[in-house]
Amino acid sequence: MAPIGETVCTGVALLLGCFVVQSTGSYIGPRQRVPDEFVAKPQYPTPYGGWDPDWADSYARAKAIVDEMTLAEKTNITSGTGFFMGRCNGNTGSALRVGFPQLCLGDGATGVNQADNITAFPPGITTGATWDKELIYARAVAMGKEFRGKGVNIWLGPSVGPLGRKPKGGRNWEGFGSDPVLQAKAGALSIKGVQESGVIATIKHLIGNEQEMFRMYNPVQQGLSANIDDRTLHEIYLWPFADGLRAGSGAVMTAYNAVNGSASVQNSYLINGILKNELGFQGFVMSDWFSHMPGGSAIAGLDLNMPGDEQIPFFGKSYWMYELTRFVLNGSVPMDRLNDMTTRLVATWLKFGQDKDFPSTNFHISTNEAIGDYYPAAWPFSPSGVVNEFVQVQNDHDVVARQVAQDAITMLKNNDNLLPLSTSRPLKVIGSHAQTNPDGPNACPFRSCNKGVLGMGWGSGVVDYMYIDDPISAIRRRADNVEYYPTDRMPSVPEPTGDDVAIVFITSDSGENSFTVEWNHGDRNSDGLNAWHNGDRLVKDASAKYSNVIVVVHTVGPILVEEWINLPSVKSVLFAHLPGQEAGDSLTNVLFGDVSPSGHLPYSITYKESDLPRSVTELTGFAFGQPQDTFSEGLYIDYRYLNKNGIKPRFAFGYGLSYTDFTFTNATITPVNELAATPPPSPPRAPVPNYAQPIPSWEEAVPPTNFFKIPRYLYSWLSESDARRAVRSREEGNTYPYPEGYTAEQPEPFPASGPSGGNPRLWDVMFNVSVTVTNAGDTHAGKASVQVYVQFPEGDDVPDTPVIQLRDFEKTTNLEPGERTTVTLELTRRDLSVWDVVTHNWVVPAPEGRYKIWIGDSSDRLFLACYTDSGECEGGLESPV
Ligand SMILES: *[C@@H]1O[C@H](CO)[C@@H](O)[C@H](O)[C@H]1NC(C)=O
Ligand SMILES: *[C@@H]1O[C@H](CO)[C@@H](O)[C@H](O)[C@H]1NC(C)=O
Ligand SMILES: *[C@@H]1O[C@H](CO)[C@@H](O)[C@H](O)[C@H]1NC(C)=O
Ligand SMILES: *[C@@H]1O[C@H](CO)[C@@H](O)[C@H](O)[C@H]1NC(C)=O
Ligand SMILES: *[C@@H]1O[C@H](CO)[C@@H](O)[C@H](O)[C@H]1NC(C)=O
Ligand SMILES: CC(=O)N[C@H]1CO[C@H](CO)[C@@H](O)[C@@H]1O
Repeated sequence: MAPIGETVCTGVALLLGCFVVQSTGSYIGPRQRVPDEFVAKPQYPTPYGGWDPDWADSYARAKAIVDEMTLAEKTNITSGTGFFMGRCNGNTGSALRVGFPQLCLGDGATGVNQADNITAFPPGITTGATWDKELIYARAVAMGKEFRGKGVNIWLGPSVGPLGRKPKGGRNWEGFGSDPVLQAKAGALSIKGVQESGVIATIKHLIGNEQEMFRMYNPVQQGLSANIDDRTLHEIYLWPFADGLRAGSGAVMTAYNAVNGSASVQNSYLINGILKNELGFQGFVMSDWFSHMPGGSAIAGLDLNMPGDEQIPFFGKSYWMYELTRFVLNGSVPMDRLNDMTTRLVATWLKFGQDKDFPSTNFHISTNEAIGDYYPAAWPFSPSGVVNEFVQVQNDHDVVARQVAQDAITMLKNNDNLLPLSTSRPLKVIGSHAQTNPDGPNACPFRSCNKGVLGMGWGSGVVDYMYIDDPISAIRRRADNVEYYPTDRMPSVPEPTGDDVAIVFITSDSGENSFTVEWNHGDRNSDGLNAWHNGDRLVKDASAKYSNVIVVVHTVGPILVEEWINLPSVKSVLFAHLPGQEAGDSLTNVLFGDVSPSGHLPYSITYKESDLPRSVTELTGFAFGQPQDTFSEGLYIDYRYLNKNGIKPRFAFGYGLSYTDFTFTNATITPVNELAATPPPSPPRAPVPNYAQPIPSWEEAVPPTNFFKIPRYLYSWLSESDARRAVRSREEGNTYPYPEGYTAEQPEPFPASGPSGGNPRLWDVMFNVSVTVTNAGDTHAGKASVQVYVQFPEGDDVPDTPVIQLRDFEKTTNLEPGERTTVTLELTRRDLSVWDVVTHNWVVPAPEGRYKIWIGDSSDRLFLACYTDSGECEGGLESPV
């Protein structure tokens, strides 16, 4: 979500300006031209929900409830009641007469947003850097318990889009890394873990929101258009959504931007076509905050309007609620669509068991006081009372939060084995970012400053810290001789002895476009890929003084390290990503050798920015009309681009060192299922409920007499005269100007269609690959990362495909010196397929061909390979890239 008004409205004064524009101005001009080859095809109508046999029971029960609802009850629960019109980031209306309560929707990427007594978990990018499925899942289980404990029905996460296409993109840190498979597996495990508590997950943002600036439609400008071809969409950006739906995500959130020129919130091809037909989505689709627009969203497949308001909140105006009631009464939105959207919502609520014993919301996003306004946006007319009950949900979740922060720490360099340190070593800690923000850890709203420890980026994905275990406190707890210089300019220091070690802390921050931090409008447009606050200078100055320097980097994504990486004094480099609240011990456990570092990079670090193509390094800028962000690099982002063009990175995707060495031996490959060119058909569909119904009488659309309305609160009722007028309009034969291509006839399934994620046969395991990992060192225990990449066969039938692509990964347990373990990884049908743009299906381009399955611990350290045709494996190879 986005706190109100952006790009053109950054300050309070500007915000007022926006309101004026909004109240007088018209909205979106005619659709701008997108490049000729990109087309937003009309796709109507919305496929009904309920045909996944796993959902049939919930749908049947939901249908019985929806059948009891009046028109105004249906349009009440499919929309929010307004921003700050309730306790949560979003609050739906209710239909209490039939037992359906208001639902609470809550951000975000690091835990329960704007709440108390919660854990500040490490965000997605840190979680991705662990490459540890069990840990990813364990974090999600803990997060799910916190959302449930606070009474949040719907978690607004995980974020797998942005995927990390643009290194400077502002919200990449909320997701898991610049690769579809890393995002997919981490996203799916996060959904599974959170949903186990009965909390509904929301996979987001669909799709193509790869930068912050100009992402959003506002009264004076259109949001940018992400122009994505069909194959790239499927093989890169949609891939994690498919896995997320297969894992059972109950909700999906659309993105702010347009795709192929059509706004995501009402892009019928995306929602009706890709999401609800091809990916067989059974849950509900919501708009992102303030991205809704008047017109065709209902027939384009949107099910829930969040947070209810028009693009500018607080005026008591909505595009749905009473307006959707009008749309239905005047015959524009068909009853079967309204019944489908309502049933999707109720069915999801039932499927997650939220009809039984779900805790009621016990905190309020607007205040930390016990007493406050229930509906702050109704000020000064809001009733007030107890809004915060201070329910403690942290339990022992600091343990998993610390484990994630620790196991994400990625060692990129360690000359002379400077690390691990002995606790008696004289340490000079330099940099303001080793300490808690002296103004307090939550001094800046939505963490919209880079001061003190950088535990998370900024924007709606953050939480308030209950505490931060900061690095300097943790270092002081462990080491005997520590001098701290809380400054980002090299201080004057006593003449170093040869034994002295300098630990230099540097950062790079980014966040959501709703805030500008040191001229960075969300994306890293101003500081670029260099460390903030003259971090490069600080490292160089420290290196000139000390001969043993350790650089600790807290960062949202890749930074350029060339100014100092090869300096002889810079002996060790640790990327600690964004650690959340547990920044201290997680780091000292690595610094002092309690554990070996075991994180690996979830993106590549290039020598220079221009090693990647301009389409990903440049941020799409201002344009009159609609800014165009054309994904011209296609499949070739991050390592896929570097490998194709023979460009060596400074540190490759997947790279990370340990205090010990691992050997990978005895690879095997086992065929599990037979590979054919096309997948077997999807299983038969369950029959869907009958959603048809005559348009109800206007009497179902008007409030009971003497109902007391909260000012500016969004209700689904029309006045009697409006309701009668809407009916009259229909009876006079006025019709809605349906978009070209509109039809009421339910569509045939798309070729790749299947329930909840697409054809389930795409996930059939084709091959198992296993490898023996040995801790070959004799001093330190450690965890190894095992990564499997596929190289497609050569041949005329095989379209141009990246040299290698990640397909699966595992982390070993902590192996003692000499200890070994065997790890098994899986390759599915989809892993060996490409998206065929002619048949609109996944095809295995060469079923008999020689797929080379590479095994290693980094995308550029792959020394074993197995062959699908011969079933043989060999070691001692040269890495393919
Ligand atoms: C965007 O346009 C391309 C080229 O016509 C097409 O292949 C793709 O399916 C379109 N995507 C969407 C979401 O409309
Ligand atoms: C809509 O929801 C609000 C908030 O729960 C409630 O006050 C109102 O009565 C509901 N309207 C209908 C038609 O049930
Ligand atoms: C029906 O109501 C909607 C919402 O107010 C309006 O946009 C549309 O023009 C109306 N259509 C007819 C035929 O009255
Ligand atoms: C690898 O396999 C060979 C033959 O089966 C066996 O002798 C050897 O011990 C294995 N090595 C490891 C490290 O597992
Ligand atoms: C493939 O590996 C999985 C574990 O990842 C295992 O459950 C399954 O039995 C294996 N199948 C074969 C045929 O080896
Ligand atoms: C146990 C605990 O952390 N309780 C805190 C809950 O939140 C309130 C208000 O912020 C604090 O005062 C409590 O200490």
